[in-house]
Amino acid sequence: MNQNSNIEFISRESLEKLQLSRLKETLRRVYSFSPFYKNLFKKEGLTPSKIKSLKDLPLIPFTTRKDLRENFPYGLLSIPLNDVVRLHTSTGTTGKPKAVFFSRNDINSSAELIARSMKMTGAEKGDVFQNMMGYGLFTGGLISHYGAERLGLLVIPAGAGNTERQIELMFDFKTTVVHITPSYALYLADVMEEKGFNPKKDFNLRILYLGAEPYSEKTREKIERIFTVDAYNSYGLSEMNGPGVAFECKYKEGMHLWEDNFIMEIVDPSTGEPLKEGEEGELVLTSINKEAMPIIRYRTGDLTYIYPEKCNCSRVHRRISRIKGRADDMLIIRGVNVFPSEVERILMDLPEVGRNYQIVLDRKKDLDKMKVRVEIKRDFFDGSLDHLKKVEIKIKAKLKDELMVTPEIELLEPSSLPRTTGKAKRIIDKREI
Ligand code: DLL
Repeated sequence: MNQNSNIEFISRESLEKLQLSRLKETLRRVYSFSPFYKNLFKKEGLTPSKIKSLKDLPLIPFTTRKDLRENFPYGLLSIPLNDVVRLHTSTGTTGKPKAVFFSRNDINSSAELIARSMKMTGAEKGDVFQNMMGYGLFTGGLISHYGAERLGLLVIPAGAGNTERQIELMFDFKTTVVHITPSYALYLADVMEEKGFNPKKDFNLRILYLGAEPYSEKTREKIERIFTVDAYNSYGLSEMNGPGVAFECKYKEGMHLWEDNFIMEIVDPSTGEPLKEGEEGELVLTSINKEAMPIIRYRTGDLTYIYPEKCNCSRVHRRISRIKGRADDMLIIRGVNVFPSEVERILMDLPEVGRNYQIVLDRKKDLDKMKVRVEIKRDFFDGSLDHLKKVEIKIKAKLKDELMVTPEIELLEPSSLPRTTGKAKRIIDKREI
């Protein structure tokens, strides 16, 4: 860890120098090994030597999810298959998954990023880390696992699901740190309460890492209150080798994106034009410290912005904001753009609202309709019908005020919506049927 012990605090100039040398090496690698990049460079009349400074990076076209699918499985592989030691795939819901390959050094550098991220939030030797991210092809489990071991935590490879067993493990081994999806954290709290535990008092939890799906600041606050913990935002994607791409520090104001491993750009999602710091757009990432499958200018689909100010922690790596969602998550309801994350933010700010919600889209007489099904806290749900009606009117008015759409509202009892242990499925789209 020595060489990297101050990489978080080096000067901007040294960081950019490192980025440029790693970028050049990465370009040489993909150009000589990967059939996809060899072709792309040829088509554009480019060679790696044309990229002389970081400013030249936009000369290279974007790589998209479609490119990954069309060149599945080996088109972007940049080392001999013999040197690949692991395969992960993305959690794609449509078509072929995206395959991601790791060399031994890639496993080490991903683990290093997780260890660095966890250390930044105060996790240390002596902590008991229960990893509730799914193990298997999903990167969330194994990559976090290796990172936490590297930092010297006691790792419980619990994976996602089997919630009663999770609670038992947390209780018996006095778990202090957990990596989990925010939706599963809320589910976990439900089951704890159902089983007669008090999530605040009966456990030793102090740090939660929440990631792998979009969620609002209000949901973070809610989770912090339920468990009395510090919850930190954890961001990553399979294509960039999984979690550990960006992570919050103790200030919890945006996530430091590890710029010694990735070059970031923010572009207009519809035109691909570059946007300035502070402007919201699509995150584009170039991996500059990967061997097996580096990706150049990858359109992540994730909407965020770069904080123009330096963080109070004085780390040199710039911060990105909480991910608003994916550009293709945006719903258009009667001409109005709506992000599910905004619906969540508004709902979770209302004291009557419980822990789960779902958005159902339908089409009637050519008009798109949105219904929000929302769990209400027990106290409110058991009140009079008159009172429930008032809650419904309040939620509808709040959504209308802030989003300019008037959805139908369905109030539900606590724990009545389907619960998931991984990434939540919030949108039920019936429009195609
Ligand atoms: O979700 C990797 C990961 C595992 C990240 C554990 C964090 C913790 P994929 O399955 O490929 O990989 O999904 C990546 O999930 O492009 C985002 O759209 C979304 N996502 C990941 N982290 C966050 C987050 C893993 N903190 C996709 N906030 C990404 C919002 C997130 N969205």
